[in-house]
Parts: sequence; C-alpha cells; structure tokens
Amino acid sequence: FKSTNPRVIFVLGGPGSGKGTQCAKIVDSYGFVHLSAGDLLRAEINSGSENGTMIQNTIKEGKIVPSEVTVRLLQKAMEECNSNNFLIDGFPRNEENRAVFEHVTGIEPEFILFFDCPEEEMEKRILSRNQGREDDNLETIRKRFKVFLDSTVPVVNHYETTGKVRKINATRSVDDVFDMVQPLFKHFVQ
Ligand code: UP5
Ligand code: MG
Repeated sequence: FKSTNPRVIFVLGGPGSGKGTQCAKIVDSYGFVHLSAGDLLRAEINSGSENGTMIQNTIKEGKIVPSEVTVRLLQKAMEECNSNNFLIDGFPRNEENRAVFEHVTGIEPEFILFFDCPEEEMEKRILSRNQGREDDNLETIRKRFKVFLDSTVPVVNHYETTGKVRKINATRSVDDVFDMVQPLFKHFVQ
C-alpha cells in the first residue's frame, strides 16, 4: 500500500444511527478524513459507471454491494488523499467485506466506533431526513435493518473478541453523543 501506514477507524452502527453526523464532527475537531462507503457507492452510481445499475439495484434492496467494488472505491479514495487518518463509515458490513479489505490493503483498524441505537429511533430519523435517498422508504428501511442484524452485527461481534469495539449509546442528542465520542479521539489532536 503506502510507505506510511494509514490509521483507519471503522465507524459502524445501524441505518440512521448517526454515523455520518458524528463523522462530520470528528473531522471538524480531530482532522480525520471521512470516507462513507455508502456515499462512495452513490457517487459511483451518479458517475455513470458500468457498475452503476448493479449498485443502484443492490442499495434499493438494502443488500450489500460485492466487496471488490466497495474495497476498490475505498482504496482509491484513500490513495487520492494526502491524509493518514481515515474514518471509514458504514464498512465493513459483512465478514467478506472485512476479509477482502484486510487482504487487499493489509490494514488492521485502530478500533471500531460503534453507534448503538434502537430500531424505532433509527427509523424515525431516517424517515424525517428527506434527502431523497432511494433507500429511505419504509420497505427498504426494514430490509436494511435485517441485513444489519444478520450481516453487520456479526462483524462487530468479531471485533468484540479482539477488544477493538468502542460502543457508544447513540440515542441522545447529536451533541450528547459527540461528548461520548470525544474522549476516544483526544489523543489524536494534531
Ligand atoms: N440524526 C443523527 N444523529 C442524531 C441524533 N443524535 N439525534 C437526532 N437526530 C439525529 O443520521 C440520520 C438522520 O438522523 C439525519 O437526518 C441526522 O440529521 C439525524 P446519519 O448521520 O445520516 O446516520 P447514518 O448512520 O449515517 O445513516 P445512513 O442512512 O447513512 O446509514 P446506512 O448505514 O443505512 O447507509 P450507508 O450510506 O452507509 O449505506 C447505504 C447502502 O449502501 C446500504 O444499505 C448498502 O446497500 C450499501 N452499502 C454497501 O453495499 N456496502 C458498503 O460498504 C456500504 C454501503
Ligand atoms: Mg451515512
């Protein structure tokens, strides 16, 4: 990969748990680069890439895009960036994502920032977001919740066994949640 070892933090949590919101605040205060796998995939759809239709249909179904596609986008974004500190948001979503990323990049995450939030709160947040995302309808939201429980929670459990999960209760206000996040980043101040 690069001569210098990038520092990577995986940011996980259910759909609407506040990953993107909290990442933006971490970027402002601690100088990390925020890479949302979902944003990269949506940009790939909009760029008219040959994979665009496949990605769009997968997201509409709330399913997980093939690992090679997502890892390639993440790797490219990291290489194009001068920073050495990355928040990778919404990835890895399943065991295969995790294995392929590790195999291709050789990177082990520093820790996993995990936002824990009840489903009814996440549903409420997504339904009031109104950003025109094609997967923000009740039918797809329910599918996203199921995929999260079936595929992503096992990844979090895997990292629990290595002591890398930093679990944050994400039910309270944006600022209250950020207060709980900050201690994890204090020592990264540049
Ligand atoms: N909000 C945030 N925090 C709040 C708080 N504390 N109190 C009250 N409101 C709060 O927040 C959601 C909404 O809630 C916002 O309106 C916000 O203001 C408010 P946000 O920060 O956007 O939450 P986030 O967790 O980022 O929710 P998002 O919907 O982005 O999560 P998903 O994990 O569902 O979406 P993502 O973009 O990561 O993935 C979308 C799809 O892409 C996946 O379903 C999948 O099909 C595909 N995908 C892959 O296949 N592979 C990947 O690796 C990644 C994605
Ligand atoms: Mg997001």
